[in-house]
Amino acid sequence: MSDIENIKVEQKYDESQIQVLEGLEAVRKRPGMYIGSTSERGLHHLVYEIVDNAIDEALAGYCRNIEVDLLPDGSVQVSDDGRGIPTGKHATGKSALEVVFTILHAGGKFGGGGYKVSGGLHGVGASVVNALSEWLEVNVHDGTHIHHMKFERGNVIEPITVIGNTEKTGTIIRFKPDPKIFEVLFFNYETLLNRLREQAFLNAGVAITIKDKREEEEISERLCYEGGIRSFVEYINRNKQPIHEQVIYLSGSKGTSIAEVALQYNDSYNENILSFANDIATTEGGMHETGFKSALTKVLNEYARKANILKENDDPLKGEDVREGLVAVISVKLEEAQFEGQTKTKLGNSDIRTLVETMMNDKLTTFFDENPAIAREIIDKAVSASRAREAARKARELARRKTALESAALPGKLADCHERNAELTEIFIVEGDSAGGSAKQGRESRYQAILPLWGKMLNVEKARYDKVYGNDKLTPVITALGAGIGPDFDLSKLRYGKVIIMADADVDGAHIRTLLLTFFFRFMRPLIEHGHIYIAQPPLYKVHKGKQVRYAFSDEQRDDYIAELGGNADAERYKGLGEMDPEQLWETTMDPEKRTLLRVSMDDAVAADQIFTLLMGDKVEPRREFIELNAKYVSNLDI
Ligand code: TTJ
Repeated sequence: MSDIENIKVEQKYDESQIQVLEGLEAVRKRPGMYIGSTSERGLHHLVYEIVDNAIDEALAGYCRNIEVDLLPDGSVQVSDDGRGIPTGKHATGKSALEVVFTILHAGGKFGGGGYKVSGGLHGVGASVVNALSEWLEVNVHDGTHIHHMKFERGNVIEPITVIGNTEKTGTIIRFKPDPKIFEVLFFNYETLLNRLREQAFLNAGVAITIKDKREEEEISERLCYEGGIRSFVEYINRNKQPIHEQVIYLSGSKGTSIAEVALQYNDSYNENILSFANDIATTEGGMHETGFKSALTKVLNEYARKANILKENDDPLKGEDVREGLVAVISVKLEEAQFEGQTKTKLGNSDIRTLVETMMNDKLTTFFDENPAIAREIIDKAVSASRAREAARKARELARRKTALESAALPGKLADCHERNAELTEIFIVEGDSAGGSAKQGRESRYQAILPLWGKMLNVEKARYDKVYGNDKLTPVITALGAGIGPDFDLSKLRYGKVIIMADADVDGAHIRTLLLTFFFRFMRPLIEHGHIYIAQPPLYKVHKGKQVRYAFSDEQRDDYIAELGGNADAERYKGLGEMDPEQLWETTMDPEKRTLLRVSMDDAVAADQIFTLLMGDKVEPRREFIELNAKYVSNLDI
């Protein structure tokens, strides 16, 4: 692949190459077929059609200046300093000049030598303009003579004649659109200016001057951009804040096709990609845009990984992320461009996709390697776009789930209490169905609710809000408490004044306590801050002698009770809550008159969170250590 900063398409071009295809009658009968419409749009199209011919000459490397003059009689003059349209005899016996203006589809651009690089919407050529003009005059300067011709509605009224001598070369065409054809005859200066500016950007170094001579005071503008599409990007960004100074310019070619890309990011959140094929705006996009977008995403992701800006576990940047704030101009030139889509402004040639993609992969990567500071700026922007996208997605999801949860029915396994005043109520969250059953039977149902937990516990450590919502173990807790989670947590909606975690006094029980505490700490922190979370204290031993029963909550207490009841008192260890009958559970753990509840403080929750991080985190070694020491952990948490 080679750089094509100076494009010069070599071609042999003389009378012999002009092909004769069709006459002009059809054009006047159905103008819309050839120029799209007879409205203002079609009218302006006449100018573009003529200017395109001059641009072709410029692209061939023979013309530097093009001038468009709007004249008081409603005519337009287009002139260039190219070689001049050939005036010699054509195979038909007519002059080549006459053929260009009287035969449809005549013109070197439709022959085999070279391809039509520029082109109007339909690429129909000068003969169509001639057919739709009340009159058209042409003067060709060939360096020696000035050749003149004049037409009316496509018909020759002044045959080719030499009207003088000249040292210059160039073509001057003046035409007046036919009022019998067009609904509108007034040329809009701004419309022409914008289109000509676009053409000037697309054809670096070509000077296009537009002059409005219709009013006493002449208005004019000279459009010439040595930077080509780089200048185009600068122009689009002129009132924006670019995040890197230098416009990135890349180009490549394969066979007769060439591709150029210019891009610069600004600090906005919009993307603005303009694409062109043979200087025709491809507003519906197509293969060149597809290739550009996929390569941009690929190159930025690869660089971001390589530079360790994106870490191993980070999601790749998406297309929309890497295009936030992007201004880009894509310009391709190719033979036999296929225009598809609703408005025939979508490029269909798939080879061009490969060309743009390969060129970008190769040269943008090199550019980033050579300009790491710019790469960094761009990737940082894409990363923050990605974060913003993710945050927005979460917020939407959260809003959606929140409404779903708030209106959701209470969990089926919840045994609710009758009292509705939250200051007077408590909920016991119980691990396991058998303990849940005992608790349901033993409770004071007026103000005590029981929620048994089931299912697989979520790894809260790694969970995001959206995941927590979907978890079958935690969702009932959220719904039963009724106050939501995360940023949407609303303490005033809490359905129970005391939230009591009731789990076995063993390692498994400690685990579930830790999980729930971490969950509350992470997702319902105000519950902890306002002292709503409690841990129930079921006894470890039942000490009995005959009908006398004591419940011991520690080994020490057990020994004390044995001593108190005398000699042969029995002590049995509870393996779990499920072993207690409802009366025992009520008496020892649930009855406000007799039970001990530990109110969870913020410190406990922080400790739980840290312990949890160890338990559920990725680091294996600390976890192993923790498991080895977990007896200590259990006692820590229980005291
Ligand atoms: C053709 O090959 C011999 C040298 O001149 C080539 C040519 O056609 N040059 C050319 C055409 N220069 N400018 C034109 C042109 C300019 C305008 C404004 C309008 C039209 C129809 C052609």
